[in-house]
Amino acid sequence: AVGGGGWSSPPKFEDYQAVYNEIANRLEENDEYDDGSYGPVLVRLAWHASGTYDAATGTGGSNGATMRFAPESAHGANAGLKAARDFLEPVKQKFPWITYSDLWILAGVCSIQEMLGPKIPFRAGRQDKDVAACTPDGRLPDAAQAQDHLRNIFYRMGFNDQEIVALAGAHALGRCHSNRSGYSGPWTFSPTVLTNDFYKLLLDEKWQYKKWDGPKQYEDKKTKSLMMLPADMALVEDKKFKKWVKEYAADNDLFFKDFSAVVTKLFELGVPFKENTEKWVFKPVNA
Ligand code: DDH
Repeated sequence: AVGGGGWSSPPKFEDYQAVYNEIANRLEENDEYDDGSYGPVLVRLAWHASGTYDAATGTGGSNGATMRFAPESAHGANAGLKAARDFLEPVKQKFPWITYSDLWILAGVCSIQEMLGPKIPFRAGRQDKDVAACTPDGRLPDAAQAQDHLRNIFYRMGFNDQEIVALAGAHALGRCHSNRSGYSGPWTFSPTVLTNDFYKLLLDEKWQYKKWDGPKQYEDKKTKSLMMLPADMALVEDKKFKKWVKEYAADNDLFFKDFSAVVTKLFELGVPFKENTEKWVFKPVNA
């Protein structure tokens, strides 16, 4: 995109693919970080940037990257996401033409694909906003709550029950950190590979309260090494949600298809793309 001394042309697919490759090649640069990949925390950054969207007012969403600023960065739900923003800062320095808002979403897309998930089509065009566009606290879900709360939060963004369950499959990735959310542990045995294991484990394992000083969470009876949040458990306590948990547990292809569609929708909430903006599918590095 950049010619000597200025912009030779607007950035193209190849320019964004170069950003994708840079992120992909760095995901596992630090063995000491969690399970060896920054992928999960980058997915969480993209989700928390997007999940502030309010359909009624058109505020929030990934267009703006307002989590760069306090108060939004200091909202309880965003604890720990500095690790993801800091990881991406050198990428922004190397490719200064990309907006933070596009970069954070591109990093989420890249991480899902590199962790062997489905292709997530990407459209560029998000613009960064200033601190005045920060959303009020309380727009992201509270892990201590159950189905009524989940519906309030996700219906506000414009999602239905099936989409709520499809999105939750992201918890196959990553883990909870006692110094971030207060919760602890991973949901699956392969937290750096996207699978439908979240649903399978939710249905197949026996879950009991974890006995500890921390917030109320569940552990699997067999190994006591996996966890579920109260908000995860609500997906099998509610009949309408459970129907979809069963569908996705039984069919990874269906999960991947629906996950790709719903994540694409999530990442584009409230983004005013220019007409005819192309949908790009990036080529994985870790194929
Ligand atoms: Fe989540 N999530 N999430 N989540 N999430 C946490 C971690 C991760 C909830 C609570 C938590 C989604 C939905 C919900 C990821 C992706 C997605 C943690 C632990 C809590 C708590 C944070 C920490 O301690 O580091 C709740 C509640 C909901 C809900 O009610 C639906 C969705 C929709 C996604 C998505 O990406 C589409 C990922 C990935 C992680 C792991 C992060 C990491 O650092 O590892």
